[in-house]
Amino acid sequence: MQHSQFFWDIIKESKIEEILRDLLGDNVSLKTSKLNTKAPGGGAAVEWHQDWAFYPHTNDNVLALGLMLNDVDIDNGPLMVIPKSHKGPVLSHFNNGVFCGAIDPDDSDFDMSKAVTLTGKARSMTIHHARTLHGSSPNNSNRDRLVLFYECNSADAWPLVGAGAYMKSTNPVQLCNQLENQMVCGKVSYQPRMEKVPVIIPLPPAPDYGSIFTSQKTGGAKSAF
Ligand SMILES: O=C(O)CCC(=O)C(=O)O
Repeated sequence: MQHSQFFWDIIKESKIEEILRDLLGDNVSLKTSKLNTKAPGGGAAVEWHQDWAFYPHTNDNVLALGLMLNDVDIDNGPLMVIPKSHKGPVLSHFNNGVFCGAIDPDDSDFDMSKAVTLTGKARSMTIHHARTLHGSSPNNSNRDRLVLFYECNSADAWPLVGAGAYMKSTNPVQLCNQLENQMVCGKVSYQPRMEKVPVIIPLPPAPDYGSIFTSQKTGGAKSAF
């Protein structure tokens, strides 16, 4: 919403709002959205990780929704997830003392043989919990892979850190306005719900922490692909 009415309308004028309400309750906030493109002929892998490691909250009513803007199949770098991993541990996302935004594929709590690949026609959607282990291989096809991700949370899940992308303002009036504007449905909550969730602060950062791709690359993440 901060940049484009079009991407906001996709949520508001489709059944997505209803699905988010089902999963997150009546008060749902859109944290951020981003278009993850993978160019034909080698568009980069996203190494295995849990979004939670990037942005822990006071409770884990936090998810990411992926909308496929073109057909995604096994060849153009589909998202892969480990079902039920959101109920397991949050794995280390550190390498040489910096947050590299990816797990070590040799971690004993990671079993890639359990991975499920999420393919679909354009307009298909995926949803994964913030603690779900997921990643995607390079795009080795001759087609793009375009997935629009929306990261959403219950309004009472307050970020502990890593929220710079969507709570930029240090001016309290502007911050309140921004929080209001980012509500998909329901009301802003100023009373965080505190749960006993596993939290490790994702600091110090990788040399280039501008995106997940650069964090993983400059943080020296080990590749699973
Ligand atoms: O683009 C993808 O395939 C995965 C992206 C992702 O997991 C992320 O940006 O957190």
